[in-house]
Amino acid sequence: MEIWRPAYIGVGSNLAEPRAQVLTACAKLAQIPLTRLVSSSRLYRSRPLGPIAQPDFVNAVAGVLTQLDSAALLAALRALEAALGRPAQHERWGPRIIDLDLLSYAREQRAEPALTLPHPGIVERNFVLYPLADIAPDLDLPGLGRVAELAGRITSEGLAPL
Ligand code: PH2
Ligand code: MG
Ligand code: MG
Repeated sequence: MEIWRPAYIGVGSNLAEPRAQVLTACAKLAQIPLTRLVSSSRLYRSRPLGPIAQPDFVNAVAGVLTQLDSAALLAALRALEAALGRPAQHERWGPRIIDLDLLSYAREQRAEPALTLPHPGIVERNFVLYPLADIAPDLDLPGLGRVAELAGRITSEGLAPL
């Protein structure tokens, strides 16, 4: 019997018409096999986080239900990044045409080189927590806490809904 599990995906772009890139990526999430797109947040303009000077990002979060396991979903996200034109090699923290991060998958907790769940950057990134709070304020992230409470602990500095 198939089991549908909820997962949340962070979407970001700061190259080549970021807003259009994010909208296209969200639409393409609906085409991942055995996966349904069930929600998407507002789009936000966000100041780049990290050590590299680069253009502002557009960020959003999408919610899906999927029959894929977390590894297969991650592989599908990597394939979608490549299909949308992201080069295989890229500068860590550098600008990107599209970035799809698996933020959470059901209640899975793991810390492996290939995949950490929930995504370890969530708690310090307003460009993840605010859009996630748009669509899943009551989501309890295993080991981290409830999304609305986590969002309430960080400022919205540098972040603006589009
Ligand atoms: N992604 C990064 C590095 N810095 N800054 C913002 N505002 N949004 C991002 O999505 C982002 C970032 C690496 O993935
Ligand atoms: Mg990424
Ligand atoms: Mg990222």
